[in-house]
Amino acid sequence: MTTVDSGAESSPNGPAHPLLSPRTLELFAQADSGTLSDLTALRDEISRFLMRYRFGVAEVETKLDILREEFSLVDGYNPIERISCRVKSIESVLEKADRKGIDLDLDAIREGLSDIAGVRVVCSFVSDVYRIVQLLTSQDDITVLQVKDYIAQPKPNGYRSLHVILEVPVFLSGGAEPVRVEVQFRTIAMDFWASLEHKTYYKYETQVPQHLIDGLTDAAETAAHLDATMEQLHLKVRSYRPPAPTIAI
Ligand code: 0O2
Repeated sequence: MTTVDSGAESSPNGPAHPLLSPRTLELFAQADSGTLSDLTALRDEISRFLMRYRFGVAEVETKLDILREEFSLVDGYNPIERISCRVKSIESVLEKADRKGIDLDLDAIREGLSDIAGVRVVCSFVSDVYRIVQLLTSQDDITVLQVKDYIAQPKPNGYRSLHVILEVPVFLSGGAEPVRVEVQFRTIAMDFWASLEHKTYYKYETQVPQHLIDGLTDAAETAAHLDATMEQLHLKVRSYRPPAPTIAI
């Protein structure tokens, strides 16, 4: 039996711990030293596994930041509204791997899951989406593994976005390692729609009432129409040249 210092003061209800539940503490207390060192090794392996994805996300984010800043300085126009990044938690990685029938082995998971690292790029207009995709994916160190263009071919529910799965090298002490990152590109209107649709499914789980499904599908069309109209207006505004001032002689 191993004793584990809970690291926190005892309360009248038993020892409190800022991170570990009483059940986990109980399991630790029953574990022998071999089990504990196995658990420590597993924790370190998982940390290293997720660390590569964090670095991969940081590499892609830096590339996008550079493009954004260059556009702002040179063009006086910023095609990227916002960038958000996330690395799935290990619980969510294991749950998805299990759901997809992938062996619960880190090499198999690395091979089988492409969205452990995710970056979302929200652009002002559809043309900006394609421009940024082109500029990012044509960089020498980027390898494109898959493109799903749900803007050209929306999903039946109306979902629009352009998904690219790419590999970016991450330079570690042992050399470069390719890391897979899923990058989702969409407009502000598409993002607004996707977030409401996501919330709706989260709230109703699979039991979304038909009138809400229909409403969302209609709203996706309205959002696409808004994107097209806003882009036309934007092009007109950008191509407008104020008349040269007349000089009275
Ligand atoms: P999360 O929490 O956003 O990561 P996959 O399940 O990824 O192996 P799939 O479904 O063929 O395979 O991939 P796809 O079509 O490229 O979609 C992947 C991600 O796109 C989803 O990730 C969502 O983020 C987003 N997405 C796709 N379809 C829809 C949709 O209809 N509505 C909304 N709101 N988002 C969508 P996850 O893993 O589902 O979730």
